[in-house]
Amino acid sequence: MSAKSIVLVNSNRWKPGAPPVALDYLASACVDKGIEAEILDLCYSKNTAQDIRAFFKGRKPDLIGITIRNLDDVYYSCFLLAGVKVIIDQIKQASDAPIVLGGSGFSIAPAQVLEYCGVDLGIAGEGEEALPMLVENLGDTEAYSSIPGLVYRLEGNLVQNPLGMMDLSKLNLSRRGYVDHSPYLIDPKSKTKTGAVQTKRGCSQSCIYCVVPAIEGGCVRLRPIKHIVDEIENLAALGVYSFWFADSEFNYPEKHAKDICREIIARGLPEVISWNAYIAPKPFSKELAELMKEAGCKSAVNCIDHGSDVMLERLGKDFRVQDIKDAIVVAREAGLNTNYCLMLGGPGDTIDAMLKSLELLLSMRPIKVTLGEIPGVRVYPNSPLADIVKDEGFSPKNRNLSGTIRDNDGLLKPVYYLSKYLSIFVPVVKAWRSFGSLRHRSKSGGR
Ligand code: B12
Repeated sequence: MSAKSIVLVNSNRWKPGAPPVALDYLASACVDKGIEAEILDLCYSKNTAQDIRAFFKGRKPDLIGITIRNLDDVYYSCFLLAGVKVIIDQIKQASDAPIVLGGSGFSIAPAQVLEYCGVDLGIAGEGEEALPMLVENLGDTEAYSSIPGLVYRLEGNLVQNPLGMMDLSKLNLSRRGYVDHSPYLIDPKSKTKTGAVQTKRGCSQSCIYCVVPAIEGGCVRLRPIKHIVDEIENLAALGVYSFWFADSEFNYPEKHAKDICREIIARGLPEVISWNAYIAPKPFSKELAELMKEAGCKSAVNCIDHGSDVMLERLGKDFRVQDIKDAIVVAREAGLNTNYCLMLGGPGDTIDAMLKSLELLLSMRPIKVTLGEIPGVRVYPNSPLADIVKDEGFSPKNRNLSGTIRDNDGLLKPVYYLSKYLSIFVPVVKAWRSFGSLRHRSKSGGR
């Protein structure tokens, strides 16, 4: 009997492109189970319909897996899932193979994404165990109940299994090499390819706006240091010398981050690689900042969110303004290039609190400050912020809300919490969004 086969499709066309690290990990897991895996990356396709038709001509995979990374861009408020649906329809025209969806965007709202895209199968959360299981058991609905994170139809209803929680010490993802990184350059003028490496999965914190527990699970699972740094070496061997650590917070737990830096340094890698990471203000010791710098960290994005203790508490953060101040000093003294990211507009935010945030940052002389989500705080389904919105009333009458309020109870399309005390900024936000839609149409067109 010939081996089963899967085609993994990258549907994410947001520019600059993010290399689909998930597909490298999933292809590797499928191959380890004897399943043939091929990748169709549509990120830089100039005509997706044509490329999809050409790719599937003569190919008859058992399953097509489509990764959905972003529902929307949270910055300009573009609803990116609409473009993914176009791609799914094009794939359906080119192939009869069953389709399964997955990815961070999918895991935020699995049932709604399936309904919106007109697909019957999806895997929420990590896919390395579940996807090969699905390939092996396609059509056997009795076996479906034991596939982690699987979302499927049973007697007309959508059923969702609990998320997978693999033991990452037993999952070696370091091989890489399935995804072609050549279109993914650090900037269009550079020849340096860029990539991503994940060091852990899961988050046990309770930030009110966050979707990471839905994507990666609610407890932290660490990957072995050796696997992570082997992977960095393997990427470098493929010419990928620049990468992001694909963690929401690289410095949590701190010992893991330090050990990764030490191993990178011990292998002499900082001579050839450079990397970026998201970090939190805590835990962030002088030793870690120095190790990050020495290990080749080019830029750290510190998600400080706000400069008011009251707001930090409301946002569910486990750090306070003093931790932010300490982190700024530590980074500056270590010479670590850091960008401080704010998230303004959450419940009860006021102009006064906002000005205090800016004042704090300016007084501390940080290197760079950015706003994480311009239109306010994205309200995601199943988040504590969604519960707050439900209590306040999800209706156009709620002056704390902006975005798509009508016919969007499931929050699939972008909805933002922008405290009514900041309503003076609504016209600016609206203009920003219109600018974003234009930018999106010009940069992500070509379907
Ligand atoms: C690192 C990161 C970045 C880096 C990426 C760097 C790089 N070189 O890749 C940077 C800073 C550049 C970035 C940019 C953006 N990001 Co970002 N990013 C992340 C982060 C922290 C990790 C993503 C990642 O790579 N994870 C590692 C991989 C292995 O995990 P994964 O993709 O989820 O895949 C696993 C599963 O989902 C599943 N799976 C995935 N695909 C498939 C497919 C199938 C068929 C199956 C079965 C399973 C499956 O299996 C995989 C392995 O277990 C996530 C938050 C998070 N923790 O997920 C946000 C996140 C994905 N980003 C987000 C956003 C919005 C963006 C931007 C649009 C922001 C902006 N306006 O610029 C851009 C988009 C960039 C682009 N071109 O797409 C949002 C998306 C949410 C949404 N609203 O849709 C997230 C969830 C953060 C958030 N909370 O808001 N990002």
